[in-house]
Amino acid sequence: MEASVDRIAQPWGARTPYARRAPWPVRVDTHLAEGTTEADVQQWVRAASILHSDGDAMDIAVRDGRMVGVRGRADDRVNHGRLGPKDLFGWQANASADRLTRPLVRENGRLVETDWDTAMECVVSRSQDLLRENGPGSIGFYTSGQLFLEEYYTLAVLARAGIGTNHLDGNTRMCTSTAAEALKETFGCDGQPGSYDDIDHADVIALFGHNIAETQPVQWMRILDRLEGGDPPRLLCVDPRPTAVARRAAVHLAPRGGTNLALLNALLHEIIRTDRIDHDYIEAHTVGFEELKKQVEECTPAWAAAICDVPAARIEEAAELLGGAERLLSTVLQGVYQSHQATASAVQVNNLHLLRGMLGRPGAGVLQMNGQPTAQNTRECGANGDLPGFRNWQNDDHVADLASVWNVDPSQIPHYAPPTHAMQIFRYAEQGSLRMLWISGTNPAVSLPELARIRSILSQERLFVVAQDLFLTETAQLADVVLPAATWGEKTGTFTNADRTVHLSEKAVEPPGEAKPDLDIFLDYAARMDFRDKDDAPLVPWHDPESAFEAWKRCSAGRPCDYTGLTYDRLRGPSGIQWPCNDEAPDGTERLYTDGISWADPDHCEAYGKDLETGAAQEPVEYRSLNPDGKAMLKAAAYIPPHERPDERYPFQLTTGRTIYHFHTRTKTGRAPQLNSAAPDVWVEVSLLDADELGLAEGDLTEVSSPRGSLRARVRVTDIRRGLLFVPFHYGYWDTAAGSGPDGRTPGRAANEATITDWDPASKQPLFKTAAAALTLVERGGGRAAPAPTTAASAPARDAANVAPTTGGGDARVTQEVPQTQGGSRSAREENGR
Ligand SMILES: Nc1nc2c(c(=O)[nH]1)N[C@H]1C(S)=C(S)[C@@H](COP(=O)(O)OP(=O)(O)OC[C@H]3O[C@@H](n4cnc5c(=O)[nH]c(N)nc54)[C@H](O)[C@@H]3O)O[C@H]1N2
Ligand SMILES: Nc1nc2c(c(=O)[nH]1)N[C@H]1C(S)=C(S)[C@@H](COP(=O)(O)OP(=O)(O)OC[C@H]3O[C@@H](n4cnc5c(=O)[nH]c(N)nc54)[C@H](O)[C@@H]3O)O[C@H]1N2
Ligand SMILES: [Mo]
Repeated sequence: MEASVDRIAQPWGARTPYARRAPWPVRVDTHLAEGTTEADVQQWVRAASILHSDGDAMDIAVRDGRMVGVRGRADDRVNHGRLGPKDLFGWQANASADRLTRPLVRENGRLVETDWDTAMECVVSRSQDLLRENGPGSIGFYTSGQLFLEEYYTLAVLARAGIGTNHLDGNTRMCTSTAAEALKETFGCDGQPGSYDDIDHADVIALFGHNIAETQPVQWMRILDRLEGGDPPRLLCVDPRPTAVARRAAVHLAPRGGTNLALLNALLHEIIRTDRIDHDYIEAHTVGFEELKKQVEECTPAWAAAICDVPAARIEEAAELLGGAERLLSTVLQGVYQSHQATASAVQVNNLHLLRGMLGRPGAGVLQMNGQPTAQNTRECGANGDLPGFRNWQNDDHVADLASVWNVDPSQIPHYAPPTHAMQIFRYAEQGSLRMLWISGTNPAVSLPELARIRSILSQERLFVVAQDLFLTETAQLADVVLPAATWGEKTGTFTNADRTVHLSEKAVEPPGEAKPDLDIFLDYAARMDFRDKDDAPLVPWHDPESAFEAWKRCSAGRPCDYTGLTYDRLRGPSGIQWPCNDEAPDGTERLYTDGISWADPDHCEAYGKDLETGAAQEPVEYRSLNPDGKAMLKAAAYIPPHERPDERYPFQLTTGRTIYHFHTRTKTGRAPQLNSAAPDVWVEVSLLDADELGLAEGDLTEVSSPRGSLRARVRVTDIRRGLLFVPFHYGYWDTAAGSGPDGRTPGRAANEATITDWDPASKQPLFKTAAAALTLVERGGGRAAPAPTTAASAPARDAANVAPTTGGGDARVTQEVPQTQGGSRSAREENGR
């Protein structure tokens, strides 16, 4: 059965209901450029989506050397053919007329076009001068969660063993460093325990600060399909906004921002008090139960109710739901990771599962989610604050092992201190000890907190900035050298989603002009720098994606993220394989910890843990005495109030985040017409009560200000919790919609003008979700609506003004094909699941 649906108006498309434990039906979503039919497509090229961490498999349609559309892959384990709105329309940005096509260098204050030789020699000579005069610590690299595995691995080798700098991190620090840290704290090692297939089996699904409907829309389709099928799951949603998830939840808790830990401690209190814990599991697989029990002893629902501003009865209902679950699946994302006490809170979700023995079985799992499409690879390849292959920088054997893989002396790999985290790299640049910063695949001039500070750091004369991007972004405009990169669809490589599924994404079309794959740029740099190993052979001997992948496999061998069973050829076969994949698990591994805890052993663990309150690293001996047998660690933490709280001058809490139609700083989605027009400019979500009190209405232009700065946004009155403002962080000071270029800036619309420079002590992830702010009227809206979608969390409150629903028009229609041969009855009903 085939239906055509406006996927801007109905982001989740038609339902294909299925019962618990049944297979999720296939539905193939296809979008082709206007005027193109399937018959016109000359080639379908295998890829996976790059605009979130879901890892949806898709094929790119090519005609006459150009991308003309995309289609979800029916046989893939992740999406069973479905695609979300960003994937359906976002590919159009590749062909945008304003792609960078030649390198740029700064001359007399202006960026001018040049050739690759000149640009690279400029970077190389600066690197060599700095190495000679200031040493390796003067050079830093800030990379992404959106490049490919092969690229991160190459960058990690050249930065750590070539340059010998400890200053290499990814924007994954903003994104999933708390996921990694929480897994290290509990299981001694990174690695996602659960699987998306747990959605098919769970009777309760709990989402902590995770707006899955908008940020992983395909897994939300899966949950919606289960909600419409037999034996549906019940949902717990912990989010202060009325997200689509909240609307479908059996229990919705909308806590005061930054109080996750108090809430979670109360939930654990109730579960222990009612003895709905798995004593055998706790005994066999964990340490720390008595301390945890003591920590939450006083954390009654009434106690948490006062802190979180949620009725105690509601907290009890939530505990009832969690405590009664037979198969509990929990997910955690930015409402926890970017909020106050991030790691301490994320760890309590792990604790919930350990206490209830809900791990390693179908439907019983934790997903400490990733956000970016390739963030998992940044982490495992060591392009963020870890050594490659989840090796422990404090364990000399691990460093020696890595040194032997690279054929270098262990002393050549910096391990005198933890790898420098991104916020600290920017601090070193601010202080002047860091003199060169190479930024690849990220736009910190929009995405880091407190933008006035970031702009001033990046604009310093003494800091040499290299920006490697597709577009002349806000960041690239401040750089000294700009390198034009090829991207998804124009280069080949692999990446791994949030449930460890590895996909190969192949080159479909040529990049524009002289743009080059990031891998080629890094390889060129390594060659020009002439990095050598112990035997004077090239340190980076590989030359293309596949040989880089083979090199990475050797580095991953015997590690938790073991890729040795994978090859490019295998990845061209049945779609989507989960690591570890090796001789013992030739078809990959669906769930970790099916048979006890495997990587927490003191000799094997990736980290010895941290104090959750101060972030102080534990010594190996402490770890050994706490956890000699390598069990899971139940770590307790006490709630402390957020650092910046509302006061008379800044009476609101400010939180920031995402909408379904846009990706981050919109360099891609802002250039796709259907997505851009669905949410063309910034807005601020305000509750009905707050709006009434301030005399504000839908569409009024306001100023949102904090002690750091301010931005202007139109008001959308919603059912958000009282006292909280929400601003999407997608809008930089470039207005792509208005076509304004570097000189046509519209400053003051980026959420990060107002956010705070502060981070979680353990994971070092910045707090984008909790700051104090004021809201004042600038100008009446005069009947116009805020540019905010009506389809999801930014939907207008029922009693607020009438706002026209968000629709996409003709070119937003998408074909959805549900094969008739699948078992069960279904009709492709058109509804958006609200
Ligand atoms: N459409 C879209 N999808 C994306 C992305 C995108 O830019 N756009 N980016 C991808 C990336 S990199 C990431 S990291 C993920 C992020 O995915 P999510 O974490 O789902 O997205 P956010 O909107 O950042 O935050 C989620 C929710 O946290 C809530 N929240 C705020 N403060 C608190 C708090 O103190 N406690 C609790 N419990 N909740 C709070 C917000 O109301 C918000 O609804 O999305 C990925 N997918
Ligand atoms: N206030 C607030 N701030 C936030 C967040 C929040 O919730 N609130 N979330 C944080 C999170 S979770 C994240 S992940 C970050 C995201 O922040 P950023 O990483 O800064 O956001 P993007 O817009 O994805 O930037 C990626 C850049 O890489 C370029 N690019 C894309 N593909 C390629 C490629 O193949 N090669 C190269 N060289 N470049 C490429 C794009 O054009 C773009 O400029 O923002 C963080 N900042
Ligand atoms: Mo992210």
